[in-house]
Amino acid sequence: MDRRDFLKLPTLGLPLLLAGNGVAQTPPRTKFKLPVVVSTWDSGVRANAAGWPVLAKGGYALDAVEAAGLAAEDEPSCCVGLAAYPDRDGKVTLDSCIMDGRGNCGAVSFLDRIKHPVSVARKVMETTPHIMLSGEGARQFAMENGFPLESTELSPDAQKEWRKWLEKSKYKPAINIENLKRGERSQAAPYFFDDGRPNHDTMGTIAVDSRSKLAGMVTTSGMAFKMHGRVGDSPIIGAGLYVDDEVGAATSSGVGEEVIRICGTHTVIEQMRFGRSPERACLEAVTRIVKRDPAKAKELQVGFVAISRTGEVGAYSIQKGFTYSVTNDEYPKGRVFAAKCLFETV
Ligand code: SD4
Repeated sequence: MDRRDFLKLPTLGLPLLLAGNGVAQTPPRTKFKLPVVVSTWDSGVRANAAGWPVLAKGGYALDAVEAAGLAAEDEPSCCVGLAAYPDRDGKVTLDSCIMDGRGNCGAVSFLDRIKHPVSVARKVMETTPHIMLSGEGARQFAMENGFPLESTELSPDAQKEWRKWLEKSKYKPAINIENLKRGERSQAAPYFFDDGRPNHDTMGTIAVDSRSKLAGMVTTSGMAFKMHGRVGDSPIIGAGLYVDDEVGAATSSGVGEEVIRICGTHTVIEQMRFGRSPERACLEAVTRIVKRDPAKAKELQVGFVAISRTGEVGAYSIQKGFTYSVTNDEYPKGRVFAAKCLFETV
């Protein structure tokens, strides 16, 4: 298949509606008491559960989001960590970034065989003059910093799904894969693995601590069955994540190429800087994606979620089904909210 044909492939399987994982989803609510941690998708409840104790004890937003990332990377899933689905060559490569509200940031991309890319990203931020390390160099840096080198073996689920994928070898990112109900499966990933463990997608987490300081992180294996070497929006500051203590923080999920094109989360934060609410700012970002290519946008999902420095949360997605999880004093066990979307029915 030549490049043009590859790029012409439709970007999505069947979009699916609201989650079936038993977590209540409620319409958007805007203002939350600080400190607060917010993650993408309903599986964000579990990431938040790792970050919330840090905030509840008066800890830093940066530590909270890293803890959330570590939890997501520890959980077997289709789309985060070494147990995730591989690229089309059968290799798992990971992308991650972390940022605080003062412009400190670090990232790793195309990183293999390292279990905790979010912590490597933090090390890049704190100990190097650089922002992003990639591929072999990122792996070497991680090992020099004591991160063990893990096996290249695929997890049994990833192995199974990759083999199945190889039968057709079609690159078709699935919309809202974490919103599939039990028993349903998309082309890319089931919502639950055969043994009942929940699956989840890319994790983006943003938080405001009790000092009103902000931070965020994203961790992912990127789009399943991507080309080897492909890097999405997730490790790119201003695309998958942007944080500014003066304004707020934003993160994204979905087809990363579309987010990179519009510098998605930077767009969201700049809209908020000039007075728009988080929800309105996220709407602006998804609208830019749709305007550029409305036909293509019908076939893909991108969602943004943002928080202001005062705890106002908002989100918007292209397709129905994007959700986000909020955990704070009012919702110590976490609460899932359904984002508004541009296209009601898909
Ligand atoms: C990427 N944005 O690699 C990620 C994938 C993702 O929900 O978020 N999927 O493009």
